[in-house]
Amino acid sequence: ILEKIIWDKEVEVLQLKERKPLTVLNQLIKEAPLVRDFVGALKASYERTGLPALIAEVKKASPSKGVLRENFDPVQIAQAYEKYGAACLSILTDEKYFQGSFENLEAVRKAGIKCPLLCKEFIIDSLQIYYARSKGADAILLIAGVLPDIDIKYMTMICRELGLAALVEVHNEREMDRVLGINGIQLIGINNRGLETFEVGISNTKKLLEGERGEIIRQRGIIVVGESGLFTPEDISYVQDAGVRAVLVGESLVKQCDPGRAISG
Ligand code: IGP
Repeated sequence: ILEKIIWDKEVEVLQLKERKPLTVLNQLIKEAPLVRDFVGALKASYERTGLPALIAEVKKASPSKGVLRENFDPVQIAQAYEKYGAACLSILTDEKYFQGSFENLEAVRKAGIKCPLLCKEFIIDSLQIYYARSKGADAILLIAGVLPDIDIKYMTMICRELGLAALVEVHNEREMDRVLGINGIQLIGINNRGLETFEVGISNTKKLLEGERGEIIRQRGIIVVGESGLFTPEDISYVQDAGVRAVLVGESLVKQCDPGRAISG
């Protein structure tokens, strides 16, 4: 499936290059709203509450679970998340597999939501980063499982230039070690769901933060985000004990009739 997604992205990127070359995107970025501090918002929330900061995900569907929510209004869901204390929001922009869109990202940004926004996209080309910025993103996702080190380095550099935060996602020890070998990474996401198999296990977070790896992460002040498969308060304390300072939650929130209220529970 991941291979299929990436293949579709290659086509999307070619279309983007035609429709919105870099010169056009740079102009749009000049007119775009200012970038907000994604990492700062996570830190502030963690310090205020002593609990992992919440990145609440605006997610209509997923390839593994299908449609998660029928009456799906991205702006309404984002407002509910913000009202109930999410530190940041994640907006899926992939259309084919997650039924998201860049229009959703832009709409949430224009609705005056103060939470910084993560553009949840499969990024394989730096042009997509400029595009995300032009649509109002404050942070982007870089998936170590699909990007070679050199791309991660180059793309995090572009993020720094644009003022965006980069959440670098890993799934196993090998990817974690690769990412720890790159300088200047501030945010690492541990995905508990394998993008190949869809198997979820939150013990993955613990495994990747044990021993020397956890030590390096603490020394460098890297914020670790626990991603996917988190449903209960027990799940949250489990990953917090493992060393996580923020969590990314989609399914268990969007499935509630009041996705915001689910946060306070
Ligand atoms: C949210 P969940 O199980 O709470 O809905 O997971 C988020 O972690 C998941 O959507 C995700 C994702 C990704 C989606 C994590 N990494 C990469 C698309 C691409």
